[in-house]
Amino acid sequence: MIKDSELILNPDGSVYHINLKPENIANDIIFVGDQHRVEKITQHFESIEFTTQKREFKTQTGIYKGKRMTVLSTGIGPDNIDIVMNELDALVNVDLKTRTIKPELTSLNIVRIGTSGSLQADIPVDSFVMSQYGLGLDNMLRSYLIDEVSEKDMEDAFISQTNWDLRKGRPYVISCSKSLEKRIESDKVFKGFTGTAGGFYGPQGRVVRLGIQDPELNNKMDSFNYNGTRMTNLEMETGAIYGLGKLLGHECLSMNAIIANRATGNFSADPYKVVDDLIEYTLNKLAE
Ligand code: R1P
Repeated sequence: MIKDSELILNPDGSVYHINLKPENIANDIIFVGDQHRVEKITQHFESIEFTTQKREFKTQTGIYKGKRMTVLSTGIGPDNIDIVMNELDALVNVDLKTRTIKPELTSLNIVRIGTSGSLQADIPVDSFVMSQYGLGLDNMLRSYLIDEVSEKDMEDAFISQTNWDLRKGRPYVISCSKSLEKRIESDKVFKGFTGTAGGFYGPQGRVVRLGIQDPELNNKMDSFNYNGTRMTNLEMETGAIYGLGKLLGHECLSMNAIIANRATGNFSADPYKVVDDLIEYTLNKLAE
């Protein structure tokens, strides 16, 4: 039996942070970072059956083109992903009344629609990147037993090519869901290797007032190459979603709207449009 302190429920029986009960979620789930992006997605729905919000975790469930879907905002960063993935999994795979793991496990489809910065001059602002791999630079996943799911050869190549200082922790590499990749890919989408940082400024090489441990890191990431796979973009959730998804048995894919290009210094003239375009693209692919 899972103790009350280990899986906390609210007085109404919902899970503690995301404030949801099992009947509130669909099997197809879209993650966004920004809580205001939830309605940008559900405005396309035929109907909405459920809405809730606690802190940055806003959820709506409804029907798009006849298909039940849930949209949930995770807020920013891998620490929030730890909360959202564990609590979502508990909704489908733990009997919340007996507080025991169900004998038959359910696999969710989870697609993130996020914003991101490109690391390559030829992946311009306003383009879409599908993350074939997530590279976690944040350490959150290292609290779990990840040897079975991580791509050690890629990790070693990244560590040696970037001369990564292991005092910052060992980066982890996790692949996306192949079934979702096939459902959502097209020639409109770049495929890539997405870095997930544990912060926005120093951890992504931005210098405002503080010196950083490796000012050359972004240049080294730009030129990273593993058997032809380049690093395409940086954001703050994908590696953590892929890692916990693989460990818990869920299918996960991350779609990135490129709003900045760190190689050229460009920022999108209309970042909301590329996000709206990626929302429409992804929703239509999921509904096919
Ligand atoms: C940083 O500004 C935030 O934007 C990106 C990063 O991953 C981070 O969460 O994604 P979202 O727009 O989905 O939040």
